[in-house]
Amino acid sequence: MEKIKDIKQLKKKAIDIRRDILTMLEKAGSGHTGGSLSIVEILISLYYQKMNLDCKTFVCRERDKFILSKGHACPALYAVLADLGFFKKEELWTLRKLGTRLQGHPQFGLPGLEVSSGSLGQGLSIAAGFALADRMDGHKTRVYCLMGDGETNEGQVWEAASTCAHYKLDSVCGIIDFNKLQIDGFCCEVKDQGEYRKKWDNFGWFTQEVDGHDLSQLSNAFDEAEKVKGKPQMIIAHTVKGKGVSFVENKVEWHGISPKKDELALALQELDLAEKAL
Ligand SMILES: Cc1ncc(C[n+]2csc(CCOP(=O)(O)OP(=O)(O)O)c2C)c(N)n1
Ligand SMILES: [Mg+2]
Repeated sequence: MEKIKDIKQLKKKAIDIRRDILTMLEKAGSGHTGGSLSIVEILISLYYQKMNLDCKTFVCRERDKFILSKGHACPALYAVLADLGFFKKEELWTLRKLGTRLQGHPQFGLPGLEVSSGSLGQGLSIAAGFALADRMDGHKTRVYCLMGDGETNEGQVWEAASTCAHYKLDSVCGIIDFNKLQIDGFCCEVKDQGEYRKKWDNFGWFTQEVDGHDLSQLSNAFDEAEKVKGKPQMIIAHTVKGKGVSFVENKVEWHGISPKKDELALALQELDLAEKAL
């Protein structure tokens, strides 16, 4: 697949993906709005700029891999996969309906999806496994794993962090959607994680911090990460939960609900204005 270099085109893509996320969620009548909107630029940077992965070559294992460890944010991933042609866009409107391939949490079997996820804390362990397997097979691939900041309260994340460092898995690149909120409040109030960047450094990772909505910063960070030898890399991406819709941004109550019809209309108006301002 041709990668997109033009930042304006990528920003337009981010607006279109946000439109799809909100429309999907409104039709479903339930789902996770805030955490889907916060990861849009991270997905755009990976899928349209960085990863060696597309719908034609997906069946081949010698390619990059992406794990959405914070599985509840799958509407964002579904919108990207549909846009890339893994399945028809109309299927997006079946989100969370009985029998759909687009479950409320990702279920293995959907084209373009690497693994099932949703039980938080497991993605980085899977990434370690993929990276070890690809190393044994002599494949020069990268494995990307996107986690939530609240998710990293899970002990399994740190077990996997040690594993990746111990085996010098330099093909593993983690990304934290650092939106400072989780299911029922601010991460620092639910369970403070202290000096977060230092923790990753001390676990033996090459760590960077970026604005997770800035496509240039994300792209540079992914390029820098790829140059690192002998260490896994972590990108702490500072984001805004609910990014792009004023009345959703930074609102904990928008964690696990979907927009109503009138809210969708307002949100789409805001996105139209954002597009005009590009
Ligand atoms: C093992 C496990 N425990 C609890 C949950 C319920 N849960 C779903 S989302 C969420 C909050 C996650 O916070 P964060 O990782 O910051 O993601 P964000 O809400 O910012 O998208 C929780 C606790 C879960 N899905 N899995
Ligand atoms: Mg969070």
